[in-house]
Amino acid sequence: MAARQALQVHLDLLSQPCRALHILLACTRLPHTVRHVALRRGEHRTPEFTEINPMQKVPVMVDNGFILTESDAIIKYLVNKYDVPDHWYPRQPERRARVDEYTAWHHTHTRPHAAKVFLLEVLLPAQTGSPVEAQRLVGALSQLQETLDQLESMFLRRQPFLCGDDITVADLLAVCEIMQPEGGGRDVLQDRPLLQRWKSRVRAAVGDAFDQAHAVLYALRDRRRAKL
Ligand SMILES: N[C@@H](CCC(=O)N[C@@H](CS)C(=O)NCC(=O)O)C(=O)O
Repeated sequence: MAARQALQVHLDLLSQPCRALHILLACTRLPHTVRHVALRRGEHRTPEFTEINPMQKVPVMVDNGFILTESDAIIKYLVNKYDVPDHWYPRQPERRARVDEYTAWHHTHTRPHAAKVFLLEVLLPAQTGSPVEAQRLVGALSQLQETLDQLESMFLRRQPFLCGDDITVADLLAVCEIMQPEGGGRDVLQDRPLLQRWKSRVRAAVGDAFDQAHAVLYALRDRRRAKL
């Protein structure tokens, strides 16, 4: 029988922060075990999972009995604790502060705004059986466009990655959110060459891990397209 890894992560790859963590683990080759938690089947509400995370959300990490929730905290814990290339979360204070600057902003901008488009276009219609009111979607798209403008003008103004010349955990968190509307067939970077080039650089930097993490999202998109 294979030995159980000391590091376990509980993930559903339809979840954006779970994919960011998954890509980081693949790129850094940290030995770990993945426990799949299917949100659509309510597996995050079982007594067993609630024991691990009373907030009933993924991702969750368990490292030698140490339980941690919140993707931001998990990702930073892993790169702090283990010997991974410095570029992911640089030790130099100013460079690290740039990553923290983005990740703090991320949770009030990129994450809620991209997630809302997916919620309105995919999740709510799946639950109710009918599309949401068009005006709600227009509002969400406009908020997301504003956030994408800020990503371009503030974070990608003069540098190839969000926080400098090399890829960091900030790029992983961001790209996984920006990909989420693709689950509903919407490419939010369609008219944004600067962000498209950034996404290509992120894809190139992480290699196969990108498509592996997004396979479930692509499958959802393709199933929806096939129904049209
Ligand atoms: N701030 C948390 C957000 C976690 C979160 O909202 N996870 C979602 C999936 S993306 C979830 O588990 N939702 C289940 C639910 O709320 O019922 C993080 O970054 O880890």
